[in-house]
Amino acid sequence: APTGAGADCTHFPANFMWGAATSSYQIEGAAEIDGRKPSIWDTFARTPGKVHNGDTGDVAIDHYHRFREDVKLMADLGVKHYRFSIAWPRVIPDGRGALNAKGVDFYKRLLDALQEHGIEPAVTLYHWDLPQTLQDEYRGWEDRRIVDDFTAYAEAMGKALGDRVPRWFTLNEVSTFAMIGYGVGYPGHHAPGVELPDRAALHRGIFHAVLAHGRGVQALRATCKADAQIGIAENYHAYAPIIETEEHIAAAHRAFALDEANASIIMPILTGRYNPEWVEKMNGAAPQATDAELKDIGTPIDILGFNCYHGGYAQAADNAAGFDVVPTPRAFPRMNISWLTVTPEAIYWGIRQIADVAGQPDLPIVISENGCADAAEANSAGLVRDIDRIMYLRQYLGYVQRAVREGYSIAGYFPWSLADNFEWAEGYAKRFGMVHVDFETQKRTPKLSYHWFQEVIRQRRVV
Ligand code: GBH
Repeated sequence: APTGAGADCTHFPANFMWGAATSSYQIEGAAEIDGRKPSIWDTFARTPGKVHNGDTGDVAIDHYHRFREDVKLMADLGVKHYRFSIAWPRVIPDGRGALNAKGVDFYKRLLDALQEHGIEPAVTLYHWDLPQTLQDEYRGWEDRRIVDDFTAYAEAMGKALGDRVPRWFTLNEVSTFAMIGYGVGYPGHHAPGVELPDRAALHRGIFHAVLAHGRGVQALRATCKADAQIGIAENYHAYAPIIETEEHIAAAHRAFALDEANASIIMPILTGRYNPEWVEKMNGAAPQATDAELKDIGTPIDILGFNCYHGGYAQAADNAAGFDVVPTPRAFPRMNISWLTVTPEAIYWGIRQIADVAGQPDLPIVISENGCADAAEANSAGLVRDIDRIMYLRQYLGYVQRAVREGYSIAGYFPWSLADNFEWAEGYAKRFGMVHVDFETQKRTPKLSYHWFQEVIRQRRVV
């Protein structure tokens, strides 16, 4: 096992990567500064009725101007890794064509600050802020032209920053930006908020995304340091067996393989093919790909980012599929956001399903996101005592540790998020940060979970 070495039953290995994660539109602000043009999220958020309370990322947590303070917070936290994303419309304002030097300079300043504190960057190229120009010109991910434009963007970033960035993720959560950004028969409730006619249209868009990913990997490979680790960050859907027996484990593995998001995104990326059983089940809606396209989609990656928040429970069943996904009971534990059930086993089974179902037992996985919205109040001294977040992270991290102990190829853990930020359609109403942000004054105050995570890192165990 690549990272298990040095781990004992209670401690994480010394080379385990501890990090923090953010994304551009959720933190940067400075929406109209230094030549940045709008993304689909600017347009969406400025459209009345789309985002809670009419909130936008115009200012967000003003990270564009306060990044030094944020890097300092990370250094004090003790993380040696930081996952952030580049805003495509900041560096190539129209999505294709000339680089905006001022936009690129911002990321160089950020890389400098990280380097000063010994923090390694892990850069995501696309965390949902598509240049609006590409949406206007050809409807973004719906059109095949996005593949070439994304590849050119990846190449440009590889050339501009490739000598300084050891880890790259092409796309963040294809399943989310495709399945929530677009709706089949209703408008999606993330940008661009488009209503698609049918599932075939959805799968065409997803196909463009996975092909763009594969070509993007090749473009980065050609322009970055030889030992750069390149991959994707995906919230593929993990399934835990209801009871750990052979038959329920097999059921969970089948649920994983046939899940619509997994079968159309992570499985073709890791195996270079679509599962024929799934294609048949989709009844004409699955994408058609040539052998050459499949080869590009399956371009080998060096690292897999697993964004894990929750998962499903599967049970062996006497039906055609051979399994049932068990519905979540009404009073199942949830965090302070409606979709987030507390299912910590998912993080372990998600790691294991990459090894056992996707057939990639040696692919280094990092948990590129894991976190929750809290409902904690500050005490009289101003400390947000988010023991709800600590409870949640502690449980998930315990299951990560189980995967380490059993020798799975799990190399790092990046909680979402460093600081409270713009939570997409929920605006600023939902707080995912280990650092509290006062959105009026921009004052940052570490929460109790920040101090907890500091201690996890220091002791290399779940504390
Ligand atoms: C991640 O997505 C994102 O990468 C990150 O930017 C975000 O801030 C973080 O999680 C917290 O949400 O529309 O109510 O039907 C997490 C995966 C998948 C969770 C879509 C919310 C929408 C449920 N997301 N899901 S809903």
